[in-house]
Amino acid sequence: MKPDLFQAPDYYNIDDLLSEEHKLIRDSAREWVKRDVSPIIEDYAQRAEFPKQIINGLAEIGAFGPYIPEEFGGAGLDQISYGLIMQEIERGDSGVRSTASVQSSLVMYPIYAYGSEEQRKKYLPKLASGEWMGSFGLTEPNHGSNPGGMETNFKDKSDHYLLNGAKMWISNAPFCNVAVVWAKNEEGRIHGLIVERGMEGFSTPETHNKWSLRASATGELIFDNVKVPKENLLPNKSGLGAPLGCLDSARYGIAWGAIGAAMDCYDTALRYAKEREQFGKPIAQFQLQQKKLAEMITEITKAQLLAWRLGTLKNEGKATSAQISMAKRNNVDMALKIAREARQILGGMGISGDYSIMRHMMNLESVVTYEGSHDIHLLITGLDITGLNGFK
Ligand code: TGC
Ligand code: FAD
Repeated sequence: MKPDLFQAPDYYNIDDLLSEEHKLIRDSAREWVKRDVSPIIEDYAQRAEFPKQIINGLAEIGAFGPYIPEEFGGAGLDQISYGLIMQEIERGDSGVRSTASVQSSLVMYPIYAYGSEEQRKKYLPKLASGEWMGSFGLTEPNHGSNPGGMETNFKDKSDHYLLNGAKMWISNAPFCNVAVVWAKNEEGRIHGLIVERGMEGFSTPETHNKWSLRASATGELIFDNVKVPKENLLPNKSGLGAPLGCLDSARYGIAWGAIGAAMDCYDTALRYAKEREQFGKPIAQFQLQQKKLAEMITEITKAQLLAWRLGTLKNEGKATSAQISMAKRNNVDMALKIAREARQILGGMGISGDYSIMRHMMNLESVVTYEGSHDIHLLITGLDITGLNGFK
């Protein structure tokens, strides 16, 4: 891959809306991505392998539990800082951001928000340092957009729970030490259980043949009569709202992360268009290419403002699930469209691994589907503004 020459676009002086601490956190994540992710990521994506050596670095920049209090090993930061870290990581690769999102918002968050004091003390510091990695099992072979229909279940066997079922499309599954798994009890109520690697009957086969998120490990979680200790049930919240509450936090991070991928595609295309000459002129001088670049920076700027405002609402505890859903949908859609246009600006070079654009584009095809597909998020906004449920 070519050297990382990234220069972040900031057309509306969004930096003026950030505190000195925000900028410091953002810049240290940016430097880390340039130094430790950009030089290796294309190779790992081509080989469809997660670069495990970056786990320590992710922990050091505060990417594991940015907003989890310091007493549990988290970074104790605000929501804008969390967003900025996700933006910078996804500027490098959506798969690396996936690993951080899952660890923070889908594993640490539910243990912090719904777990017992013992669970928080046992798991959170190890997850924050990257000593343990986690995965989040909600999606099943027959239940993706409609997780409420899940079949994974557990029975009360008096001194333990007996867990059966299967989850699929699970990020981090192949190497996770712990999995937060959503399953129904005998009354059909959804609960979260912490399942640890090594429990008999628990396996995590890897999913191969992905054309997207190739630098992220995806797999299944299979439970064949797994005996789960009773103290591993998350005691403080149950029902579908429990996993959906985690998704709110992860979707918020994705709304920021997608901006990073879009910024990288725009920056690469702008530089290339100014350098590449055809018909005796830089292609950046042709109006058709300028239209593409002008629309890209406009959409990135709108997405930055949306994410920043959502972050301030989240800091005040006022952001609604529907507002988060809108930002996830808009910003991922924006990034995917920009990746496709940017690839065209590079002509044939756009498909080469010498540039990051094609990798971003392929990655974003997963991001637009996971954490609620684009259609599901349209329906969430539709329900919010009309009061009428278009899902069922
Ligand atoms: P519905 O009846 O609407 O709601 C059931 C209960 O949940 C509450 N609720 C929420 N609570 C917190 N946050 C939210 N965002 C919530 N949305 C709903 C709701 O109030 C209700 O509570 P209660 O007390 O009345 O029971 O549920 P539904 O079955 O109609 O489904 C609604 C729908 C379709 C929006 C939801 O199921 C959905 O979001 N589906 C998409 C599934 C999804 O996003 N899966 C993601 C899997 S994880 C993943 O993709 C990780 S990728 C990781 C990475 O690599 O980054
Ligand atoms: P389906 O639900 O079958 O949807 C198929 C199509 O139908 C979509 O276009 C959808 O928009 C549309 N559709 C569905 N319902 C409706 C409706 N009511 N109205 C209109 N259209 C509808 N899950 C986890 O639990 N944990 C993870 O870590 C995780 N990581 C993932 C990593 C990757 C790389 C991928 C690809 C997925 C991951 N997922 C994970 C799963 C992801 O959340 C699901 O793929 C997603 O929720 C969609 O579910 P599905 O694939 O079953 O599609």
